[in-house]
Amino acid sequence: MQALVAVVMGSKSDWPTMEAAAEIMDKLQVQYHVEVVSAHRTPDKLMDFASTAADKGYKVIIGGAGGAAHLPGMIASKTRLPVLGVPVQSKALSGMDSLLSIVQMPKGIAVGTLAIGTAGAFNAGLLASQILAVTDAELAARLDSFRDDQTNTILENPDPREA
Ligand code: RP5
Repeated sequence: MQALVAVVMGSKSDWPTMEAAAEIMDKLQVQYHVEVVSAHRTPDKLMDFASTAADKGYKVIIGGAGGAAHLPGMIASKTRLPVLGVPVQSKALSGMDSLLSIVQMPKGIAVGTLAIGTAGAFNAGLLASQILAVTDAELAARLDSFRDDQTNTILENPDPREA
């Protein structure tokens, strides 16, 4: 099946964070591709990936990186596909470096920036699914069901002392 979302990350060490994006897309039955593409360690691969992504059939790209996290912005500079950036939590600065690197894109090239860490990765997978759902009614129904389940879980057990 054609993967519609490409999930790329700067290092294998980003996977424990980025797998949260895969988790929600698995649940929503969204096809995706995962791959390590580093802006500074594999710059030629990055340019090739970004410039051919649309022709390969991807509709959305999720890019996760930590530290001087230029991966999502560099990808966005070479494709018109929507790029969602996930700041991976770094050891030295707890991900503030990653967040600011991704969110502070200068005017003219857009990157949608999510929260630091696994919440951001999960929401990137969710947002990518929502973008695809604009033209996919069955996926839209699965998203509605996911939200209903989430709401009902809280409403049916509001006592904070119970698991
Ligand atoms: C970035 O450097 C990666 O996105 C990763 O978050 C960070 C550290 O990479 P490793 O040294 O663990 O490979 O490029």
